[in-house]
Amino acid sequence: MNGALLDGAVGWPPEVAERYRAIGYWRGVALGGLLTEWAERFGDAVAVVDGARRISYRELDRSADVLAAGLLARGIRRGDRVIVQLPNVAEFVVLLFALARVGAVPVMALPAHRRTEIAHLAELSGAVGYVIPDTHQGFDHRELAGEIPSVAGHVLVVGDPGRFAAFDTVAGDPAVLAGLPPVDPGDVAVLLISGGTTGRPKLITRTHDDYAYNARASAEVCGLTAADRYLVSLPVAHNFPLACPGLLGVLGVGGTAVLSPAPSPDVAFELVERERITVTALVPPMARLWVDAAAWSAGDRSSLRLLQVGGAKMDADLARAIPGALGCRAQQVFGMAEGLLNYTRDDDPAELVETTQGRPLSPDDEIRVVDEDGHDVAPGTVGELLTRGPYTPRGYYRAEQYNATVFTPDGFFRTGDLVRALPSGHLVVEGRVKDVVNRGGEKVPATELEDLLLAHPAVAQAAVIGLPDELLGEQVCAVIVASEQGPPKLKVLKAHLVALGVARFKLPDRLVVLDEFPLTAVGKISKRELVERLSGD
Ligand code: OOB
Repeated sequence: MNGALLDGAVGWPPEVAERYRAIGYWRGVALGGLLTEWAERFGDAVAVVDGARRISYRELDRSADVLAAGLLARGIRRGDRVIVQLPNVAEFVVLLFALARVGAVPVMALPAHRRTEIAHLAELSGAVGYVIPDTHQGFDHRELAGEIPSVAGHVLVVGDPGRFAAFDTVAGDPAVLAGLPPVDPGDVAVLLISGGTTGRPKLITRTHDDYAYNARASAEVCGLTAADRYLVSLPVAHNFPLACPGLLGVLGVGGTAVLSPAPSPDVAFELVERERITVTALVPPMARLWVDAAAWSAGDRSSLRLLQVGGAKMDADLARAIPGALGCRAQQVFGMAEGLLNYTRDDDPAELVETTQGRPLSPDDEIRVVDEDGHDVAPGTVGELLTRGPYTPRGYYRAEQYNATVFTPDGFFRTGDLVRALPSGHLVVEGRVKDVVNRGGEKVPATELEDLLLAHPAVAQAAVIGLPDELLGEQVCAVIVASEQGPPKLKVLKAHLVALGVARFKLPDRLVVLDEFPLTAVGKISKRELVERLSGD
């Protein structure tokens, strides 16, 4: 049986779902129920540290109940979507479980998102609520909330609420929860944002069952135990620090999640020392900063045993430098919000840890590497990675047409990543076919940015490409043909994008103005030629 699924979500075929349950990947416990189990098992152990706040499993369980009852009293119902845009604070954790207990679904926005992204997420998800900090890094999220009328009914603010409701006044009697029908573990638990699609970002439906498996199996691969203290360095709403194994993985084993306001060494090193951090996850440019900073920064980092690096390709030199500089193992993680996770393993030879992006997490991750015609390539040859499995959904949320192109008829997800598979099953990422710039792990969908650039009167045509960058791996380059107004300056285009309310990480690093674009045989802009022409100058 494949319980009632959120309208607009795509389920696994019933016989496949049955198999995943029978094998034990899907255990039939929703995230809200998992916290109940953890509170029983780990009781007074510290679950979450946020600055001076230390929250035990029992307290977290209780707080989630009180908040869930408060959300219900405010009119948040099962199946409602709520945009969550919080930095790494304890309220995020309580809210995640409170929503899970109500059966409401968080839309995992990133702190860097601005009006363009939030308005899009609100429309696509049909969200009824929006949870924000008052201000974060100098930006007033309450002003942004005021510009999204569809969520106006339920804007909850962590901190000074202004004209909205204060998050910490949302409370109710947990007794009301007893009257709710149980949340279906096969239903959607969270909506994650895709970084890798054509056009505007898509939403990914992750069910309680699949997401719990994602976190549990990841924790196992990383050897997490109750003794582990995981530092949430990257923005917690991102899949990597949230569930790979991240926050959910460490809570599942009775360890402690320590929330860091930022991933940079100036902030994180102090926490590593004070909280005796054992594991964390970083994107490659940040891992590079950690390695460099370790050379001159005093402090005790001897508790660190594992540094996970993913989100973009880590070069072998950096992987090699990590153990010496930070005194811990490096692990490569090639993952995606759409599901599939690849990890290098504890017992992999150094060569594989340094030069591959890992192998699939689950024995039931099915992998194909195909050519442009969709045929399997010869072993060891580069092709597009296709996958399906117990934590890779069969479709994006409310995207029927797009799903028909990006999923094969038999349910494989076309990742858009070009890989080479080694005989050991390890994958080497060799590039991609999707139109996204990977700016040090932050994903910039090219067509989204092109449309925004075209809205400027001085831009007649636009192409967004990624160019090699020493620190970021890739930088965002806007190539344009100017209108008769004459070419704009990069500064002007950036100001235009900021005025439109675009996340800062999407702003072009570089502007190139051409008289005309190189075209492909069928007359499309040849991005490949643009990249070739502009790389290295
Ligand atoms: C992670 O998730 P997303 O959804 O932000 O981005 C996924 C895409 C992948 O399709 C691939 O293009 C790229 O990011 N990517 C990598 C990579 N890890 C991700 N490319 C090369 N090497 C790697 N190690 O980025 C994500 C999710 C969970 C865990 C880790 C990363």
